[in-house]
Amino acid sequence: MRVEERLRALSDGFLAAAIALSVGQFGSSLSTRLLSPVVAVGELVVDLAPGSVVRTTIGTFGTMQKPLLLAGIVAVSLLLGALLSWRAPSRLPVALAAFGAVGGWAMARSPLTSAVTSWSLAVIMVGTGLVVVRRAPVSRSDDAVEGDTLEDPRIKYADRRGFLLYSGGLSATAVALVGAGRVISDRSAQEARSRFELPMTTTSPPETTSRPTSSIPPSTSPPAIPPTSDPPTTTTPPTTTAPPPSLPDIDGLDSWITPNADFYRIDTALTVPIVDPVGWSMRIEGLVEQPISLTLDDLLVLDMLDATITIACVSNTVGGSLVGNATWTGVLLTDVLDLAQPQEGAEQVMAWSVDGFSAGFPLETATDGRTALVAFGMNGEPLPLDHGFPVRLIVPGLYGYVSAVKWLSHLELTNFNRDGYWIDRGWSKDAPVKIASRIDVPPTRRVEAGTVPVAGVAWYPDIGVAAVEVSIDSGPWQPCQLGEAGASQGGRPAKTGESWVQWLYLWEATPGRHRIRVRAAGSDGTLQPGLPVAPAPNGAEGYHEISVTVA
Ligand SMILES: Nc1nc2c(c(=O)[nH]1)N[C@H]1C(S)=C(S)[C@@H](COP(=O)(O)O)O[C@H]1N2
Ligand SMILES: [Mo]
Repeated sequence: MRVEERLRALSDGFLAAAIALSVGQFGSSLSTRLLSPVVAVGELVVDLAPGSVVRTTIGTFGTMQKPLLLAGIVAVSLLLGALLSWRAPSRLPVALAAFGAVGGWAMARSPLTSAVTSWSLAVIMVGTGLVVVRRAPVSRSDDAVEGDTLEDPRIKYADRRGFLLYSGGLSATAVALVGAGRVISDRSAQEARSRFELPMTTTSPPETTSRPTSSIPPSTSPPAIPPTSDPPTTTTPPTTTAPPPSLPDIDGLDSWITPNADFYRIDTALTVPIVDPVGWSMRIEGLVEQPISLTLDDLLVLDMLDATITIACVSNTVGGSLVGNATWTGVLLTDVLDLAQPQEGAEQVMAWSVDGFSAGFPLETATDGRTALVAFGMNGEPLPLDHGFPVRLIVPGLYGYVSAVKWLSHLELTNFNRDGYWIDRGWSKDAPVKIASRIDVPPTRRVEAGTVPVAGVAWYPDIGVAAVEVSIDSGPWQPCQLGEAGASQGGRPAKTGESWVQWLYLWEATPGRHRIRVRAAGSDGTLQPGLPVAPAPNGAEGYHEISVTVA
């Protein structure tokens, strides 16, 4: 075969793969019961990968891994198409069919899809790919000579112009299909979300309180240490702080409530599951007297409440940002479970998402008085799509991977033998959120000498932070002022300690280079440990420390 033929065979394979993929991409946008073939294969890859690999790539999700994985799958598909066609053009149909089989299987096996529709889409993808190859422009161009052919002596390639038009047109079609699919799926996602209106709780809606959004409350705020709690019985009991001065907003301090758009996102979903709230219902099954299925309307007749709760990811490093504080609207998990009447032997709540993710935690955690929620609102809106629309779990005091299931599909009461998604991938079965504190201010590492606000957040859900201390250059630990802790409202008495607190230390900064460290004490007497510990398998430990140069 001449070089030119080879190149054209290569291009045929590439184009066939591109068209098949883009048809799949477009087709999948037409139904929420379909999944993009690329995403489906990505999920297959993640499922087949060893736990350790998933943990260090998808697991820590620097957020770039998912797009990289998907881009990799597209690149490999196109390259394989091109290479196979180059090596053996006559076998391109077989290769396409094999591709289709893998894609079809990957799409059909997802819990989100219907198998019949998935396989139909796969057949259409392969079919279009084949048409592309068969219809590649041929012409009896004048310079065509005997033997100037692929396997089939009747096929002669078109001239260069025809070829360029053909391949250019197909590439443009592929891009257009992907773009159109994108527009359609974005629109249907937004439509689904607009079909649920967040009802108001009986009390004031979140964020209409007088709480300043980015400053330590002035001296009129309640005492920093919750009055109901015992003072910490640590080796260095926090001393009472000076009366907090009225302060302007502190530049660079995270607002007490994390806005939805800034809230960290962690999940295994390569594409956000789109759930129609109208058709949605959750089953409660397993070790219960009365298995039931609840729609959103069924949930809404229960006592609703707003609760400000901090959730954190176990992968968060010391000083990291995989933690956020939101006012969640929902109903108590215990109220929901009561409807199904857990049996004597029920020890664990296993929660499942529509895309097959699972997490399990002790039933006792759901019933011990903390504000464990079946949540449908976040900061006064329906849950954002990324954060679990229409319904998710929020359990104060447990890391997200064992509790905070988004896109909830069902609950199952079990004994402790069942394990959630991350447990056999190397993370601990028991996963209480560890006490932690973070320095956010000063945001820059160069400041002027004088009084410099040092501030940040500290969390210990659901127990609560009683005190925060700062140490400059390994000097003595100095007490900080604390902002308010959250309190839930509506449906049940206020409970504090489930949200993080902001803290502030006014530092008399002298010229030179200084190290600042922070630590927190819990209202149960727990002192934040200073020895560094990595996030795996049950959460990072250690003091957050920054260096600042004072001019
Ligand atoms: N369906 C589903 N829910 C999930 C996860 C997931 O992968 N899939 N990840 C969990 C983890 S590890 C965390 S830390 C929290 C993060 O919630 P957020 O993305 O709303 O911040 O969601 C939890 N819920
Ligand atoms: Mo997480």
